[in-house]
Amino acid sequence: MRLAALFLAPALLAACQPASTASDGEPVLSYTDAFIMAPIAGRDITMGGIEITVEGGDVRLTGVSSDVATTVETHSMAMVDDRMQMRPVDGWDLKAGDTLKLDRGGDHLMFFGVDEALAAGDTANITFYFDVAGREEPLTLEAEAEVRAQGE
Ligand SMILES: [Cu+2]
Repeated sequence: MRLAALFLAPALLAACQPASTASDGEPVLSYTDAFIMAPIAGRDITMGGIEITVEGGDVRLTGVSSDVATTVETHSMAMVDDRMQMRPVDGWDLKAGDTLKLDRGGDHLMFFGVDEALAAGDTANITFYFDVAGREEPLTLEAEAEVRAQGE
Protein backbone atom coordinates (compact mmCIF):
# COMPACT_ATOMS: atom_id res chain seq x y z
CA MET A 1 0.00 0.00 0.00
CA ARG A 2 2.77 2.38 0.95
CA LEU A 3 4.53 1.74 -2.34
CA ALA A 4 1.34 2.51 -4.25
CA ALA A 5 1.01 5.85 -2.50
CA LEU A 6 4.57 6.77 -3.42
CA PHE A 7 3.89 6.05 -7.05
CA LEU A 8 0.63 7.97 -6.97
CA ALA A 9 2.11 11.22 -5.67
CA PRO A 10 4.27 12.07 -8.68
CA ALA A 11 1.37 11.31 -11.00
CA LEU A 12 -0.85 13.78 -9.14
CA LEU A 13 1.83 16.44 -9.23
CA ALA A 14 2.28 16.00 -12.94
CA ALA A 15 -1.44 16.38 -13.49
CA CYS A 16 -1.40 19.76 -11.76
CA GLN A 17 1.34 21.27 -13.91
CA PRO A 18 0.55 23.37 -16.95
CA ALA A 19 1.27 21.70 -20.31
CA SER A 20 4.49 23.62 -20.71
CA THR A 21 6.32 24.84 -17.65
CA ALA A 22 8.71 27.67 -18.35
CA SER A 23 9.95 27.51 -14.79
CA ASP A 24 9.25 25.54 -11.65
CA GLY A 25 10.21 28.58 -9.58
CA GLU A 26 8.07 31.44 -8.37
CA PRO A 27 5.87 33.66 -10.52
CA VAL A 28 7.80 36.54 -12.08
CA LEU A 29 6.19 39.98 -12.01
CA SER A 30 6.99 42.88 -14.29
CA TYR A 31 5.36 46.27 -14.76
CA THR A 32 5.11 49.30 -16.99
CA ASP A 33 3.25 52.65 -17.03
CA ALA A 34 3.11 53.14 -13.26
CA PHE A 35 1.66 56.55 -12.41
CA ILE A 36 -0.03 58.61 -9.72
CA MET A 37 -2.08 61.68 -10.60
CA ALA A 38 -0.84 64.77 -8.77
CA PRO A 39 -3.62 65.58 -6.29
CA ILE A 40 -5.83 68.58 -6.95
CA ALA A 41 -4.78 71.45 -4.67
CA GLY A 42 -6.32 71.10 -1.24
CA ARG A 43 -7.24 67.46 -1.70
CA ASP A 44 -5.43 64.47 -0.27
CA ILE A 45 -7.06 61.85 -2.49
CA THR A 46 -5.90 60.84 -5.93
CA MET A 47 -5.80 57.87 -8.28
CA GLY A 48 -3.13 55.97 -10.13
CA GLY A 49 -2.49 53.06 -12.40
CA ILE A 50 -0.04 50.49 -13.68
CA GLU A 51 0.22 47.47 -15.96
CA ILE A 52 1.46 44.35 -14.20
CA THR A 53 2.28 41.13 -16.04
CA VAL A 54 2.82 37.80 -14.32
CA GLU A 55 4.70 34.88 -15.83
CA GLY A 56 5.40 31.39 -14.56
CA GLY A 57 2.56 31.08 -12.06
CA ASP A 58 -0.71 32.42 -10.72
CA VAL A 59 -0.95 35.21 -8.14
CA ARG A 60 -3.59 37.27 -6.40
CA LEU A 61 -3.08 40.98 -5.77
CA THR A 62 -4.14 41.47 -2.15
CA GLY A 63 -2.63 44.77 -1.08
CA VAL A 64 -0.94 47.98 -2.14
CA SER A 65 1.04 50.60 -0.23
CA SER A 66 3.07 53.73 -0.94
CA ASP A 67 5.34 56.06 0.99
CA VAL A 68 3.35 59.06 -0.28
CA ALA A 69 -0.08 57.92 0.98
CA THR A 70 -1.46 56.60 4.24
CA THR A 71 -3.71 54.11 2.44
CA VAL A 72 -3.90 52.69 -1.07
CA GLU A 73 -7.06 50.88 -2.19
CA THR A 74 -7.88 48.80 -5.25
CA HIS A 75 -11.01 50.11 -6.98
CA SER A 76 -13.19 48.97 -9.83
CA MET A 77 -15.82 50.85 -11.81
CA ALA A 78 -19.41 49.66 -11.99
CA MET A 79 -22.68 50.98 -13.36
CA VAL A 80 -25.00 52.02 -10.52
CA ASP A 81 -28.32 53.63 -11.51
CA ASP A 82 -26.96 54.48 -14.97
CA ARG A 83 -23.89 56.14 -13.50
CA MET A 84 -20.33 54.86 -13.35
CA GLN A 85 -19.24 54.58 -9.76
CA MET A 86 -16.03 53.37 -8.21
CA ARG A 87 -16.00 50.84 -5.43
CA PRO A 88 -13.27 49.14 -3.42
CA VAL A 89 -12.47 45.53 -4.33
CA ASP A 90 -10.43 42.93 -2.43
CA GLY A 91 -7.99 42.53 -5.30
CA TRP A 92 -7.57 40.66 -8.54
CA ASP A 93 -6.55 37.16 -9.57
CA LEU A 94 -3.87 36.92 -12.23
CA LYS A 95 -3.14 33.74 -14.16
CA ALA A 96 0.29 33.11 -15.63
CA GLY A 97 0.56 35.26 -18.75
CA ASP A 98 -2.10 37.75 -17.62
CA THR A 99 -1.60 41.51 -17.60
CA LEU A 100 -3.52 43.57 -15.04
CA LYS A 101 -4.28 47.03 -16.42
CA LEU A 102 -5.13 49.74 -13.92
CA ASP A 103 -5.99 53.09 -15.46
CA ARG A 104 -8.46 55.93 -15.47
CA GLY A 105 -12.01 54.92 -16.35
CA GLY A 106 -11.59 51.31 -15.24
CA ASP A 107 -9.97 49.32 -12.49
CA HIS A 108 -7.54 51.65 -10.73
CA LEU A 109 -5.61 52.49 -7.59
CA MET A 110 -6.93 55.03 -5.10
CA PHE A 111 -4.54 56.88 -2.80
CA PHE A 112 -5.77 58.39 0.47
CA GLY A 113 -3.89 60.74 2.79
CA VAL A 114 -1.62 61.75 -0.06
CA ASP A 115 1.47 63.84 0.62
CA GLU A 116 0.45 67.40 -0.34
CA ALA A 117 3.94 68.12 -1.70
CA LEU A 118 3.48 65.51 -4.43
CA ALA A 119 3.81 67.29 -7.78
CA ALA A 120 3.92 66.43 -11.47
CA GLY A 121 7.35 65.18 -12.49
CA ASP A 122 8.07 63.58 -9.11
CA THR A 123 8.49 59.87 -8.74
CA ALA A 124 6.97 57.84 -5.93
CA ASN A 125 7.09 54.22 -4.94
CA ILE A 126 4.15 51.84 -5.01
CA THR A 127 4.49 48.41 -3.43
CA PHE A 128 2.20 45.58 -4.51
CA TYR A 129 1.60 42.45 -2.42
CA PHE A 130 0.59 39.17 -4.03
CA ASP A 131 -0.61 35.91 -2.53
CA VAL A 132 0.99 32.88 -4.13
CA ALA A 133 -0.24 29.35 -3.41
CA GLY A 134 2.22 27.52 -1.18
CA ARG A 135 4.13 30.66 -0.20
CA GLU A 136 3.81 31.98 3.36
CA GLU A 137 4.98 35.54 2.80
CA PRO A 138 3.41 37.68 0.09
CA LEU A 139 5.37 38.17 -3.11
CA THR A 140 6.08 41.88 -3.54
CA LEU A 141 6.58 44.10 -6.55
CA GLU A 142 8.26 47.47 -6.04
CA ALA A 143 7.21 49.94 -8.70
CA GLU A 144 8.53 53.42 -9.41
CA ALA A 145 5.58 55.60 -10.38
CA GLU A 146 5.65 58.84 -12.32
CA VAL A 147 3.55 61.65 -10.84
CA ARG A 148 1.42 63.08 -13.64
CA ALA A 149 -0.29 66.44 -13.84
CA GLN A 150 -4.10 66.48 -13.94
CA GLY A 151 -5.24 66.30 -17.52
CA GLU A 152 -2.15 64.47 -18.77
CU1 LIG B 1 -11.37 55.02 -6.98
